[in-house]
Amino acid sequence: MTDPHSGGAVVPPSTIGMLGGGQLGRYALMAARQMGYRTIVLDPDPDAPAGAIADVHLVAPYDDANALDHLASRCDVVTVEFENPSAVSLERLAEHTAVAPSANALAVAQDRRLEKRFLCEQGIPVGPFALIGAASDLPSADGAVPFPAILKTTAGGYDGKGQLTVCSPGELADAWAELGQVSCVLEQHLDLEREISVLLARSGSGDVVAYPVTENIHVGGILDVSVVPARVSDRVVVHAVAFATRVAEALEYVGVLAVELFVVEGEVLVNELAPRPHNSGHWTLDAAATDQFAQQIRTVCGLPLGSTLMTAPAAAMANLLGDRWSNGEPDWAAALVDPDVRLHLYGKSRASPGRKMGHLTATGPDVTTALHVVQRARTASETNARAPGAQRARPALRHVDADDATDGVGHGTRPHYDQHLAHDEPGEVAFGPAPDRRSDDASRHSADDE
Ligand code: AIR
Repeated sequence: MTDPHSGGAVVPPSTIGMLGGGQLGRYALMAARQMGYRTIVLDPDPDAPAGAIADVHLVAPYDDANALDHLASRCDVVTVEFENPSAVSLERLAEHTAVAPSANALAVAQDRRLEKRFLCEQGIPVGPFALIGAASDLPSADGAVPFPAILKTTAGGYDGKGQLTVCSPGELADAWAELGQVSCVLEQHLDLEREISVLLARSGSGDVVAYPVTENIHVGGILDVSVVPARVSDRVVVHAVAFATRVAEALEYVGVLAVELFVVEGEVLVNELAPRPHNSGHWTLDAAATDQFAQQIRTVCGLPLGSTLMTAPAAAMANLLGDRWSNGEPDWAAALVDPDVRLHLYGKSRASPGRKMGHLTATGPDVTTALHVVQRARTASETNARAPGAQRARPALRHVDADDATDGVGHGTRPHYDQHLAHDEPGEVAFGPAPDRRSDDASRHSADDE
């Protein structure tokens, strides 16, 4: 569907539905509420961050037929905040209400095989890769892709999970076995000059606006910091934006789209697509005329697109992963000493290693300064948290049993925030059998990307 709003724009106080209730959904629903929309989120986790923002939280699996039908009947438009919900769920919704982005766009972005095929069909450069669907594919794959290489599951990878580095044919066979002999993509381990992303918004009528290209630095497979504008040549910017625009147009995409790219020997290659707002676009909350979440609401509702201009010369964003909570709550007052720093916490009820709990943003006269300021702020919060005998006010902590630890961490003594919402709060509607929170968390951690 090119335009989910052929019947006209969805204007406030209509109701917007969101599949997925993590931090991306939380910010999108904040933007929606600010504009006067009513909101419903569907997420199986009763503690989902967006559940605290939405007017109604449907607590059910993403493929629960009753919950999907309820969402479709109450919402004027439904969107997604991550690519885990199946395209089939979106198709079901699209039978009764407007849906953006489309089930097809979601299907392409959630499967690395389809994604690679699509990019190649569009003539968009990607790094050397091979598809592995069966043991018989292994010999040809190791011939086509030089080692070292990275073996990635085609579906369900997330922040470096579902990925293994391999250096020889023997390691490739072992790695494929370790990943469960599921469908995989083998990619050459490239020597990257830069990792960058293009965040754009495309409307149902085909208008496209792009934000300034962002530069991303990963640590351990997880985004660590982003800076904008990216420190790349104008030529790289032009190619990156052109490739991302071609992707959006070929998919007849409606919504905010993030395209992750590599710069290798001065050339731009597309890495992967995210059919939603993106971690590398969080700086827009504090340094763009229209943030990526407000833009998402505008696109999916058929409203005119907002300005993507920066409101500061440069910005830097630093992620706050759950590891930083291992000694208690970090010292946010110390992080905020510099007036150009802003704190964002997502309201997650459990901290665990590698889990995105929040981020800091700094604006500045140039990228070097903004990066320095945001890193200094993050370090300040950490140093103070670990100071022996430091006495700071913090929320009540509780100790969880292994049984209670749903992230595969927190065994016995790891402190967790005790900020669980009452499950029978007004506005929360449970569908079907009670969600299995352990397996839900496991599936979230096999969600794609960032
Ligand atoms: N997300 C989506 N794709 C990748 C990421 N990181 C965001 C979404 C999703 C949330 O992360 O907002 O709902 C899941 O976070 P967690 O910490 O529960 O795994």
